[in-house]
Amino acid sequence: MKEERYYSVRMRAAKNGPHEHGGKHISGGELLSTYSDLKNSVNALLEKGLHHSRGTPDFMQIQFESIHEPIKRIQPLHIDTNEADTVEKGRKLSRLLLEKVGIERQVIEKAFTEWTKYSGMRGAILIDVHSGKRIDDRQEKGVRVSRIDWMKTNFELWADYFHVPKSTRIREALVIATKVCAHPATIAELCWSDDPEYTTGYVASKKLGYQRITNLKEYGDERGCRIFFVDCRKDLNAYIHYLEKQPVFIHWEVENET
Ligand code: WAQ
Ligand code: MG
Ligand code: MG
Ligand code: MG
Repeated sequence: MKEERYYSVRMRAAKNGPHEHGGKHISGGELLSTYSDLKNSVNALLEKGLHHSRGTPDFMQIQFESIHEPIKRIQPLHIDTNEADTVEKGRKLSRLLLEKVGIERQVIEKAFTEWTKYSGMRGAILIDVHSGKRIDDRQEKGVRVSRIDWMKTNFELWADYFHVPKSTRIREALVIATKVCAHPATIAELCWSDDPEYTTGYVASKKLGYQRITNLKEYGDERGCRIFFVDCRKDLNAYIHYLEKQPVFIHWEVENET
């Protein structure tokens, strides 16, 4: 039987004009949809961008395109939640986890001094694990991981099993982290939200899994962070192509849990 055709649907919203004219990034979103579900999918992204704690957008773009590549199915990363009662302790733990996957201390410190430079972006920045330098060429845009989704029904089974809140935010973050960490060039990801009210972030890697850390930034802070630490000096273009273009469905099977 032929697999059903899927569409990649993407949204970006900004305030004070579009991103490319210096507007403030408000919200972005991406998902995979069937043709018959496109109306709901576009609506879900519209809704996401319209009501946002970073502000009311005056620019939004939603687009869809059909996907021709076969969709990869990946099992979600293992999840753990680490409680930190202060941001200082949260950040300290995140540094420790990054060290644990083999990233040199000076590279980690460089990322922690420079992250504010990139905090208004709608995508992620790529940092070379050897030099600590930013290596993507996407300037103020960053690299946006796209063509990703996790069916809500399957996510909710997973969330019940692991006693995790059934939140869209967690679903979206795990989808990104799982796709990113499935690539062999990814050493780790460090992330916290740019939404002022959301202070939980994470460090993820194939080995560590998805390590949530409560308190990675102060409440009210609109500066988000998404850094991929990578080891791919040779094939950067192929890596970015994977992040943006490889279609991925996260799918959880209970039998794979041991
Ligand atoms: N690809 C690359 N970068 C992205 C993407 C994407 N698809 N989506 C967001 N970003 C970047 C962008 O620079 C945002 O400003 C920043 O990440 C934060 O995005 O409790 O909500 O969607 O387990 O605000 C993590 C913890 C929450 C969830 C992260 O990020 C949990 C979050 P946000
Ligand atoms: Mg967003
Ligand atoms: Mg998001
Ligand atoms: Mg956000």
